Amino acid sequence: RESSADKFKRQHMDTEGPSKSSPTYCNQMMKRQGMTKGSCKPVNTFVHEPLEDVQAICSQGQVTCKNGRNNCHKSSSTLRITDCRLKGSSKYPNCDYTTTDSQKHIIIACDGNPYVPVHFDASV
Ligand code: PAX
Repeated sequence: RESSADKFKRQHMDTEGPSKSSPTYCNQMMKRQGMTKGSCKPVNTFVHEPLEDVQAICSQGQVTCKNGRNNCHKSSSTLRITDCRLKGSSKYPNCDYTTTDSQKHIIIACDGNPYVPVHFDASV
């Protein structure tokens, strides 16, 4: 079964991907990365930076997660990201997303030993 660390990489890492996305980036990537099976995942962020840089966030500033746990970390630098948001008019199985590029700090939850990214909490 897929580990939480591998699930994070599948859902949130696009190292090779563009720093500037095409308007159809999210429709393609959400499908390709398995987030439109059974239902359309409502919100998902892809990070366009090296995996090592994202893993390093687990040793950067600790912050409280949205769920109240204390295993969240905020990146000290801004990262190139793309937010995918399901359109209100989208009807499963035709998952239709808006694609929005930005450069922001990200907050991720880390877990396990080794202590690695497992959940995307927010961008700020
Ligand atoms: P997840 O299911 O929330 O977390 P996601 O991050 O891809 O998936 P498994 O065993 O896989 O079920 N974990 C934690 N989750 C939350 N908070 C803490 N502190 C924590 N520590 C460990 C993946 C796994 O991480 C574990 C959790 O138990 C899971 O274990 O966002 C919903 C989804 O939308 C994404 C992020 C979430 O998907 P929500 O409800 O938290 O706002 N998302 C959201 C995003 O990609 N970009 C965004 O800007 C926002 C707002």
